[in-house]
Amino acid sequence: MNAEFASSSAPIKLYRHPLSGHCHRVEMMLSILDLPYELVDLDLLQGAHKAPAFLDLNPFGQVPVLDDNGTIVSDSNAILVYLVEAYGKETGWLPRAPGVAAAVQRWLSLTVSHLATGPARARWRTLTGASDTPETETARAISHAFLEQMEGLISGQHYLAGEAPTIADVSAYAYIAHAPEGGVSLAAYPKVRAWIDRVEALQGFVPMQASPLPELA
Ligand SMILES: N[C@@H](CCC(=O)N[C@@H](CS)C(=O)NCC(=O)O)C(=O)O
Repeated sequence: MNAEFASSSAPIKLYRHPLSGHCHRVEMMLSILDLPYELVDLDLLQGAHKAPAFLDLNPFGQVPVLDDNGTIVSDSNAILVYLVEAYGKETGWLPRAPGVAAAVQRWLSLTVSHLATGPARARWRTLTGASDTPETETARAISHAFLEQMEGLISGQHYLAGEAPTIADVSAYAYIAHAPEGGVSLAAYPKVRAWIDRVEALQGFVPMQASPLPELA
């Protein structure tokens, strides 16, 4: 158990959905920091995230939400910052040097722009039966444009913000690694695949539940 956490009373609760990459990034951070945590699965299809009790935790009605013994934090990237500030300040997962700190923020921004509208959307629409639609094709095109850029951006470095892993890698991993579940092949992106391998080799890495690959026309 993480020494700083040892004085706390209960495991950290993570309200989540097992197929959500946003939730996976939080679980991975909890695991990497070796914190005791409890997963609370919400049935999104039944609207559990819109129930009044959950809206009290996050008025936007979205997972993930973290409950750290009464400290409630929502938004996946905000939760990553919270966890490192609270329990891993000296670890390097949230670097302070200006250039690297800016690179981390840039990648966090990419997770809410290109990644959300590209591979995350393509995968979710595919998993929910909307694979063969123009919107899903648009999301796949955004994904490939992004992955092409990513090949160049990470060329010659091990992790997204440089030579050491940061919360940027934790945040970006799931929707990139699971892009094929949305009909977005990673075959043309060897540097991206090598980065995925490096993230999966990190101590404390936990996988996200895989979904079947779609049969595309
Ligand atoms: N900005 C939020 C986005 C989270 C998000 O989109 N969560 C999805 C699941 S992957 C959700 O709860 N969707 C239900 C909804 O928006 O009603 C974060 O990073 O936590």
